[in-house]
Formats: sequence, structure tokens, C-alpha cells
Amino acid sequence: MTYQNPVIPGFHPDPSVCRVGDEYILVNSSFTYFPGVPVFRSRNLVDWVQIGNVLVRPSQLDLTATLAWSSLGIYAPTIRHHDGRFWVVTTNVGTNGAMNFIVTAEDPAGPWSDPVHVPVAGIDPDIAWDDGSCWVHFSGMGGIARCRIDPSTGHVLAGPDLTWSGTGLQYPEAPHLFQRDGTWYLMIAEGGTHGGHAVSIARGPSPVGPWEGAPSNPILSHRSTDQPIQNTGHADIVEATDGTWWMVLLGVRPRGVGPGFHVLGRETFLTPVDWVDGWPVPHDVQLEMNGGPPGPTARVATAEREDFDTLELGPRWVGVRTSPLAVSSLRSRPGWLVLKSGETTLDSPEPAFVGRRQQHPWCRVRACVDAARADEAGLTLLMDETSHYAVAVNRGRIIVRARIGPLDAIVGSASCPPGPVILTIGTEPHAHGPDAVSLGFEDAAGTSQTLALLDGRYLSSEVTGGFLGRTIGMYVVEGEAAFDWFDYKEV
Ligand code: 6LW
Repeated sequence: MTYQNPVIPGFHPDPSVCRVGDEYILVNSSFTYFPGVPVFRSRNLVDWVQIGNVLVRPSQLDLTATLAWSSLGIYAPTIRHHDGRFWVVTTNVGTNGAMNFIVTAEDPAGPWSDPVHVPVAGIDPDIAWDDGSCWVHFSGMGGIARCRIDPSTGHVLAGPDLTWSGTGLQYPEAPHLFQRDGTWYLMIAEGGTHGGHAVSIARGPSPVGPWEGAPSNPILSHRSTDQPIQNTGHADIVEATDGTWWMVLLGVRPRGVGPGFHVLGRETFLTPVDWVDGWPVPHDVQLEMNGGPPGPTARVATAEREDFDTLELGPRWVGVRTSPLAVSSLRSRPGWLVLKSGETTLDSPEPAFVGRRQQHPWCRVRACVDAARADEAGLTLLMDETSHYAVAVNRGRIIVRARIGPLDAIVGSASCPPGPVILTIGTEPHAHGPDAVSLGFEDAAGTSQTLALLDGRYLSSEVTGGFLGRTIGMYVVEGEAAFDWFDYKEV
């Protein structure tokens, strides 16, 4: 059988996976988005369904610090199952440092506990147990550090001490400790989460080593290759029900002229792992892979229509720093999602935003909005707070707004047809950029009118920097607007 990579497309970085019985549970980092840490479930490692998010309450997740930079917030998590519970350890990175914490749950779909703080200075925490001892490895102290903790209180019982930090490449991070046939392994990422990214591994007789690095390190990297998948690294590993081993990892799909631009963020990929002389040998990561699980695999849904005729938004919907629940309602106008703009501590209205990740290079979004009670309301393709394109109703006209760094301009406009209007954003191939973004509306006759066609490279990680990927969603500035439906389709 073959399967398609990425198995979880779109902005799903830093994957961590564990298996309980015949079910796999996977989590990703989420930065400035609320809820945080999306949770996926699979029975074959290829077909993943989002079953919830780990951090769904303000008592679990304070993202105020991401007002300073939207690539702060929730960094890489690790998920494990131990003593009948799921454990997630992760980091909330703020302007004053990083807070590492543990949350637990019986059901990975939630509810998850409130955070238990683990007072170590670093990111990318991993959690592992050995005969009653609980070990946390993390990227800190200038390399990979290790400490022993009481997982119920977070108290550090021993350490932290530096341990194996890779082959000497920059940014040793993403440690994961695991055991196979009585041997302990410490797998890490190094080279940095961009073009130099790589996976390296060491093995030893105990959770504290001594460590012997693999002679084949890095065991996986696409650095300096012409592979369509780049930046491969930040891996986790799992033994399948049939005894085979598999690796999940992040990668990107750059397009356009050199250096290439990736717009969907760092996505989750899957590759099988062989074992040779006691060392893991991952298969090279390709867009189409042989050796897939038995049975048919369904590609990620390529068309999703949201009619807002339920009383709860599904787990894929996120807000920026703020829960969608705090800025929207499905009850005030049944069958419509009503967004109301919020206020921030900066005494300026912060747009209310509810969106989802863009998961396909070529997609088309349409949404019907009644903007009668808003200054501006519409659809936005969002990379971060200084990089976004939008088509919106603004005081009775339809406008296209482009924000590229310090530049914020209206680059298209038209008179607005009466009543609720259908706004459209689409992506299509571009001669030089990763894509071209078309923004427009459907006129009274239902004909699609494009008001602007913009180069998508300005909404790419290579231009904006940081760790995010595009989201696409509905927003309101000053007032409230109602959205009848939101339609996402791969084209
Ligand atoms: C994460 C680090 C990394 O903490 O990027 O890909 C950082 N690897 O391990 C943010 O995702």
C-alpha cells in the first residue's frame, strides 16, 4: 500500500505520538492560537482525526505574551501514556522566559488537568519513566539537559544536568527518551528548524547513558538536497501494533523561486523505520510513501463546509490569543456565527478572529457575511499580526486590504451588493512566488469578481520569520458581524 505525506497537512509542527493498544494519539505545538495543542487520533498512523485540543481553558493557557510576537506561546509538546493516564509536557514561551508544565487526562479528547509547573529553564520537554523514576529531558543549559522530577508536583528531584547534545550542530532540541529491547535511546533534533534541520540519536544502558552516538548521525535530514520536502526534523518514534516502528516528524513544502517559500507552516510527516545493528534507520521522507498500513487510507478531507447550525464549533477552529468562545456566538442568531470585536490592554480594538489552518497549497474559501453592524468584517488569510491579506465589507464597500510588514494598504474595492455577501479567497500557482492569492466576492448575479491577485510569498515563513503557518478565517473590527456559512475546498 502507499500513503500520502504530510499525513497531517497545514500548520501542525513539532509532532509527538504515543500508542495505547491499537490507537495512536498525536499532538502538535500551537504558539499564539487558542485553544492550544491540537490532539489527533489514528488507528493506522496515516488517517488522523482531530479529537480536541489539550489547552482549552484560560486557566491552562495565558497567551497575553504573544501580543509581543505571535511565534511565542506554546512550543513543542510531548505526549506519553503512563499509569493509565495521558501526560503532555510542553512550554509556554513568554517575553520573560519559558514556563514548562505538565497536564494529564484519562481521555485524550479531554478534559485535561490544569498545569503543573516544572521549574526548568528551556523548551521542548520530554517525559519518560523508568522503574518509578520520571525523567524530563529538554533543550536548555546550552544543549540537551536532563532532570528527574516528581510528576505529580513538578518538583525537580535531581539535576538538571547536561546530557548528550548531539553531533555538535546548532540548536540541539526536541529530545525524546525511549527504550527498545532493554537499550535506552535519546533522539534529538539539531541544526535548527530551518534548512539545516536533522535528526540524531544515541543509545546507552540506562536513562542517563552513558551515550554512544549513532555512527550514521544524522539519521535523517534533507539539508542541501533538492527534495520537495525540506527542513525535516523534530521527530518522535513509536512501535506499531505489528511490531514495526514509525517516525513522525515535521517538514515543509517550499515553492517558488529560490530560496523557496513555505506558506502552510511546518507540517506532520510519517516515515517507516527499520532497525539495523540496534540503530533506527528511517526511510527517506517522500510525498508518496510505500509501505503504508494495510487497508485503504483516506486523504485529508479536501472539502469542508461549516453551516454553523450546531451549538459548538469543532476543534479545528481557533482564535488568536483568545478562545473563539470569547469572541463569537452560535446562539445569538441560530444558524449563524456572530463575531464581536474584542478589546485589548493596548486600548485599541483587537479584531475578533475565528479561523482554521490552510491545509492545501491550492484552496478556495467562500463565506457569507452580514456585516451591517460592523466597521469592517470579512475573510482574512493570516500569517501573523503584520502579514495578512483580507477581503471585507467596510462601511458599505467591499475592500481588499494587504498588510505586509509596515505597509497596510487597500488594494482593491467595489460597491457592495445589498444584503449578506459572499466573500472569496483562493490560492493558485504563481510564476515566482509560492502561490498567488485571489481575493474578491460574488456579485448579485453570483458571478465571482476578483478584486486583487497578490503574491503569496509575503505570507510565507521565509518572509515573515517565526514558527507559524497560514490560517484562514473570519474577522470583525469594531462591532459585530454574522457569518452564515464557511466553505473550504482544495482546488
Ligand atoms: C521548537 C523546536 C523547533 O521548540 O522549533 O522544530 C521550535 N523545532 O524544537 C518551535 O517550533
